[in-house]
Amino acid sequence: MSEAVNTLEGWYALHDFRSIDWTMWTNSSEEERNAALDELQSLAREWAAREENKQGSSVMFTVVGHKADIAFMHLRPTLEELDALETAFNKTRFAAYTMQNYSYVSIVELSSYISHAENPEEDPAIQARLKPALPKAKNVCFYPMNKKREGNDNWYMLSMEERRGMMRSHGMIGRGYAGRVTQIITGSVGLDDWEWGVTLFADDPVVFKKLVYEMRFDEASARFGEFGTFIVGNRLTEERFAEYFSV
Ligand code: 76R
Repeated sequence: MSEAVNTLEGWYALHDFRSIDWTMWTNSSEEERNAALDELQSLAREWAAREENKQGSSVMFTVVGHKADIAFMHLRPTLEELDALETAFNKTRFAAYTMQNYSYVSIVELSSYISHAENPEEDPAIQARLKPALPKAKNVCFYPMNKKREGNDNWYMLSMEERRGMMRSHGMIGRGYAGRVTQIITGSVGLDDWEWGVTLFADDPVVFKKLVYEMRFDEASARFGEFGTFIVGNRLTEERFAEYFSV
């Protein structure tokens, strides 16, 4: 049996993708729409307060294309808190205008292929990566992925040394994008349908294309990467909020 890599787990993650029933929205009264938006904004203020207190992090973004209209990425210390948050959202008047098209449950993960933390509990840099404040970048890209388990291309039957070599090469490509993109890798084995969720944040969406494309030529992705659906969007900032929902 090959040696499993050690992983560190941080906050739980929920990616929540919603479509909006715009017909129902535009047909409802201004009073009703304002009441719905007030509830959404008061939840958003609650989420921001959690983030201030280092008890989680949330971002809201609008999605381009048919896969959703708006999406949330939430991080919380426990799965129970994520469940409570999702349920609280579902009970708002605003949620009545939405359909949950897709969601993804995972947990922030750091592997030890490249660097080992001696004492992760006491290491502030590691803790900051396990319990991150989500970047406030303009654009977000999410997709789930697996490492292949097929014939000779079985990631899980490679030796630790082979996997470490490939992850090193993977990390080197990633590092070339330092300052332009932030990746958050969330592990989802045993939690959702794929093995990882990849969430990328950038201020220029073409960087998503360039990074993912370059990685396709690297063995870890070229030979072993299997990808689910890609979802891309724009962060829904305070400034965009009124305009986005205006009728
Ligand atoms: O310790 C580190 O975080 C640095 C090394 C590193 C690891 C261990 C790293 C760096 N990644 C790691 C693990 Mn990554 N990553 C992806 C994708 O589209 C594709 O082809 C793959 C999707 C992208 C775009 C990306 C970006 N990474 C992982 C894992 C877990 C693998 C395992 O355990 O088997 C996955 C699934 C994965 C996938 N990676 C980086 C990036 C970027 C931009 C970096 C550099 C980060 C930095 O140095 O700041």
